[in-house]
Amino acid sequence: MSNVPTAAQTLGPSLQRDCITLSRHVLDQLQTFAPEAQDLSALMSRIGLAAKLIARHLSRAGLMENALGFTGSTNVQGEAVKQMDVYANQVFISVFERSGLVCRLASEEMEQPYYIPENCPIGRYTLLYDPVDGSSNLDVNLNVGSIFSVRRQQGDDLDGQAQDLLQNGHQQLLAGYVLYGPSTVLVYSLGRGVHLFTLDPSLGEFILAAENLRIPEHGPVYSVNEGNFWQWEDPVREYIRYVHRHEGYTARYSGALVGDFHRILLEGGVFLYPGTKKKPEGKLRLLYETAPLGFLAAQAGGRASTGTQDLLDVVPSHLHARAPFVAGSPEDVALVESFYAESCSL
Ligand code: P6P
Repeated sequence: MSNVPTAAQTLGPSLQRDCITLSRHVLDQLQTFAPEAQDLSALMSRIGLAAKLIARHLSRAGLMENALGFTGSTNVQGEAVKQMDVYANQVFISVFERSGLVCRLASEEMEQPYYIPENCPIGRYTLLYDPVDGSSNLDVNLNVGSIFSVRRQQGDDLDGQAQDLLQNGHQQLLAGYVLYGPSTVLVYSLGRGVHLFTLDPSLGEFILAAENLRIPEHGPVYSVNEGNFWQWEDPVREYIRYVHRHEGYTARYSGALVGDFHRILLEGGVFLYPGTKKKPEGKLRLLYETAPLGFLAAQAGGRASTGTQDLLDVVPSHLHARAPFVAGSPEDVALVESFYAESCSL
């Protein structure tokens, strides 16, 4: 054996680190080169490509015609659609065409599932995604995100309604998000811990930055839109009164779910988007917003709940079903739930 040091030994950990891309990390996680592992590795690589395309578009949006602002249409949610929503939605479709991986896509921006014919039925995966979450932040250059979840297609979906997607969050194969901030980070889990990648623009690659993230048992942050205070049911109001009266809590809320959740994931605390008296199901969509984030919270040692039920147990009634969302540190989620439980016992 030559005693000439290897490149890795010569260049040290930086070369090793720069070689741990998304696709390689998936194979490391699955510890096999079997076909399904190769498929998931390729799938994650394409999600990374989508993120890079969106990050590039965002970085230049202020300089391009028709990149910001509204399209004038409304989506299935009844929300005004922004130019970036349309662009990002198409990016995810385009990166999976001719991939043989994903047959169906379910997006916040599309009322019905989108089928990529050349990938069906060979592609047994379905991508569920919110292409740009936090669109209200776009025109003021604040952080936005993309949220994604992958499920295995079950059955042949002969009616084209993707009814097999209407299952609880435990059925997710992988889930994650991209946070477009001062740097672009991608956080994902295959069910074997939560891992964080940072986009290195000089390489055009997401490089592993942190593995096996753990949410602190408790954190000082509570993240909620207190402008809805008088719309909430009593348990939520009692929780807010509690944190107002007790030292050690601080409010942080950006109006963009991914950034608010990312803070909680790294620093602890709790994010809440509760239901209101008029809309008890809340605002956030289960299949492509809160179930993926709930999956990550659980994988990082945290919790996700509706306030009265574990979020990952919730079965959606339809593709764009919503659910109240409480997620973060175990102690803080339990504190919120205790006010719901107290209310039920009265
Ligand atoms: P509100 C953005 O529209 C979004 O879906 C999430 O990103 C965010 O957490 C929430 O809505 C903000 O809603 O009612 O507080 O403006």
